[in-house]
Amino acid sequence: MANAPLTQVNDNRRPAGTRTGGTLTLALEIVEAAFQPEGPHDPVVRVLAFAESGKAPQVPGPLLRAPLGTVVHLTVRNRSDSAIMLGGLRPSLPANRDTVHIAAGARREITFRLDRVGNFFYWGVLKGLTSYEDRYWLDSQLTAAFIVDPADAPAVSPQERVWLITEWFLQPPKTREFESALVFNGKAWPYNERLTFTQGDSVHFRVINAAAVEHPLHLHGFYFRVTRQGGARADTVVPASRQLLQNMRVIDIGGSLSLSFVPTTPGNWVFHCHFASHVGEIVSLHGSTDAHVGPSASTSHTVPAHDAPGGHTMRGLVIGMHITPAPGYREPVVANRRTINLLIQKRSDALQGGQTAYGFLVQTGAEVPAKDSIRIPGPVLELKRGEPVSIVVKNNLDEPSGVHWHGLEIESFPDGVPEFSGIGDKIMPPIPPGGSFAAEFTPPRSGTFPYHSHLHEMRQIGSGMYGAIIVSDAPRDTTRDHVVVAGGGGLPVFYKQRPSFVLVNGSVAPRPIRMTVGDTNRVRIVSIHADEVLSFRFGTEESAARWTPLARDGADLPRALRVARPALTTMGPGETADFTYVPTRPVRMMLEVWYPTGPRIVLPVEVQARPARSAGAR
Ligand SMILES: [Cu+2]
Repeated sequence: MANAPLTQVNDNRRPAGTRTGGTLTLALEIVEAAFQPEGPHDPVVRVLAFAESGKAPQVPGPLLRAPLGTVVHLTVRNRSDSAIMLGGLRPSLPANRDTVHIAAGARREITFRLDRVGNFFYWGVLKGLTSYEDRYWLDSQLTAAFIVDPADAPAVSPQERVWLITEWFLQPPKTREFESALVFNGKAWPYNERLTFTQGDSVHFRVINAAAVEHPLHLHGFYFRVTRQGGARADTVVPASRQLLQNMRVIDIGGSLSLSFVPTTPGNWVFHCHFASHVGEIVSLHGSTDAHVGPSASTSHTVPAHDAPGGHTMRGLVIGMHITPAPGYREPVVANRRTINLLIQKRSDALQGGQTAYGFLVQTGAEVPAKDSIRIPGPVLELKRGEPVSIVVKNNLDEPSGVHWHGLEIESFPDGVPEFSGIGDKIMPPIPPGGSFAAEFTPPRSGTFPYHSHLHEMRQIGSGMYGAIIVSDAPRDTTRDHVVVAGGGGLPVFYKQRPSFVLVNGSVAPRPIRMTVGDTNRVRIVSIHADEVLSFRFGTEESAARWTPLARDGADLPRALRVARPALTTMGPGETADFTYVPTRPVRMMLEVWYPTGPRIVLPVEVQARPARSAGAR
């Protein structure tokens, strides 16, 4: 380790090897290396890494990218003192045949033809393990993107990026503590590549998840379309008629996504994992000491675990983008805005286990609500499409905060990421204790959206700082338009050392909603637990109902997807989904909400007969 070379960041913009005609020749080595997933003063940990022969080791490893039909001549020399098994090089083979074993010190040659278009990754594991999912620390960065382009693909656009997600993870024996670093292309926020595009560009991300955990990915400010989706061994095109507008998408373990978007509004925008723990200190080595960072690690510095440089508290899986204005862009100037006074408050001993609840409250009159009054979820913010609002957020916590209007296509400055949202020198500050911030915007689209804290997300979202925004064209008929907000009720505990709490409409025993036979009901679901992907089922005890999907993430679905289907869905944190349902008989139904290892929360849905006097009146 003492002499191990530091891995270099690979931005995945240049394919490795030499391509002549239809042949790609690539010589790789597996070497012992030192990996520094964060800043220049943060811990360095020991890993195995891929290097192109004669070059420095890289995280992620050298990019294997060539058109369909290319014949790859690959040699791999294992210069480490561990036997390694490689996988992922031939995705068209069954997983158990797609392996190459290389003893310590040995060299292997392998020739194969690229016979499947898609976004893949190749990887190595220590001898005895069977999958990339089995890796923890030493072999965790033996991973590289592997992209097979169509034979007639145009040259790669400068607005394209390939992002590989990896995790370094160490749980020392006999402790419940662990160390983890989650990175996009070898570096965690705020040390990874900062992108600059121009308003109106066509941006294309290929995201590949080589970590043994899924990630709900969220783009601020704009919708994207997923054009390809894949797993470790297959990758398929999403037909245009089935591409929906999304700002959230869960990427599976071993999965990949091609997503396209046009940044239509200038300013600073983030693309990040929406698990609070994956953008928090828990996935950062910042401040760790030798004892924590494990076998043979050398950590040259111990930095107090305060906020990362730049002021923002985020770590881990975040990418930042600066979108420069197109010529002629002017920030909108609006004179008359409706004001909403939104308070952030807390109440001690209000959640399970005696935890403090954090939450929102809307102040309606001149009378100031009690400092410890809150609502979980926060009040539904009813906005009118096209109507300018000023949401004045008053922070009555004793710590800074900031509120994100999730999914709204608004200007960057009010978007709510403290120390980052904004344009040029005009950057949104954290809202200090006792301070306030006026988020001024005009919602351009009708739909269902979450709002939530975007600072100290684990604690603030996890303890209740979330709610629903409904943007509509006309006042809602709340007898047929129902809002279901599923979120947390106390600090989530990473890696499931303790179950997460789930609240539905603020309770583990939520109040029933009522529907009337024959009515077209709209059910708006907001999934905003800080750290769980939630499952939803609507129906009777015996069978799931059939509902019709209407919108996702606040955007109406394409016609091809608006067809009745069984009422079962999973939604990552920050996702919203709207459905319609027309009950045909009086019956007791329920909406159940759960995560895989947690209890089921049941929201009763009582369907009543249409009153006789109105029968036949329509
Ligand atoms: Cu994540």
